[in-house]
Amino acid sequence: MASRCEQMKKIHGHPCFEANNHKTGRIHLAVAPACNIKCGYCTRKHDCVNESRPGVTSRLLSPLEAMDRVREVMASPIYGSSMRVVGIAGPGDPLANRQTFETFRLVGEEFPDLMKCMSTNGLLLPESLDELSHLNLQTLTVTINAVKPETAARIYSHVFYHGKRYSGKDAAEILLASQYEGIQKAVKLGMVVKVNTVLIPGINDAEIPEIAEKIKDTGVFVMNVMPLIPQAELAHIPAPSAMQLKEARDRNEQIISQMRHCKQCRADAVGFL
Ligand code: CLF
Ligand code: SF4
Repeated sequence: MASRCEQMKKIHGHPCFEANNHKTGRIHLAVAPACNIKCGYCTRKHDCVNESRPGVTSRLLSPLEAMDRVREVMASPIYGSSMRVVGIAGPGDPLANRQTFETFRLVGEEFPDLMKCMSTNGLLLPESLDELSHLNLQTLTVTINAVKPETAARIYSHVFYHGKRYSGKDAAEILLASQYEGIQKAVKLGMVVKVNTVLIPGINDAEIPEIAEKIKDTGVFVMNVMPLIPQAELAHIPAPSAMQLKEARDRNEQIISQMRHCKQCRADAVGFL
């Protein structure tokens, strides 16, 4: 496992992994429409809420259109010289879409100096990591909302896994096993990993420190606790207050570094944080 110091060198210039970095930017490529799970707080009318602001729908791009977008941004006087990261974060789950891999391949060929970053629900992570590592994915985010399958079963209604639909505790067990196995393997492969956790009052708030402990043991670099936006099946749960969110992050900070500057970007965001 890379030391903290080595990890910090790897993420130098990454605006999400470095706190207080407002000088270097990231571009998101919205090439991944399909999703393979159902989070209770997702309507699927919008971008993946695991790492974006609900209520926005990004314009979908093909891998070739995405490359045109990267060229345009890299040539722009505002962003060009400050752009460091190309991220794929939806609008569905990047790993449920072959376009993600093709896009990273094309980016790597033409812009080898751009850092490649991805955000996923983790279901297909263990089986995708060798390919992602080969494509030189350097930073990875996985959204993990539980430790116990009983808790996860209250958050996710179903998963589609290897051609079969699972629901309830079966779905939860498959998803959690993939997520924790995936982050462990990603760290071993040298990727710098962030975990996003959606704070869902009354469902996973008490379990968040356990998630923090568990991911710390696997070598995750930083954790990003995000507030629930009540909608879909979880529309009846009140959003956490700013104080609840701060308390959760402060408590976790004793266990693992906390990100506090997330902008809950769109799947087609571009620019600085
Ligand atoms: Fe994008 Fe995510 Fe990579 Fe950043 S966003 S895939 S790690 S390059 Fe950043 Fe945006 Fe927050 Fe994400 S501010 S939503 S944490
Ligand atoms: Fe929605 Fe993202 Fe969850 Fe898929 S992973 S159901 S797109 S929030």
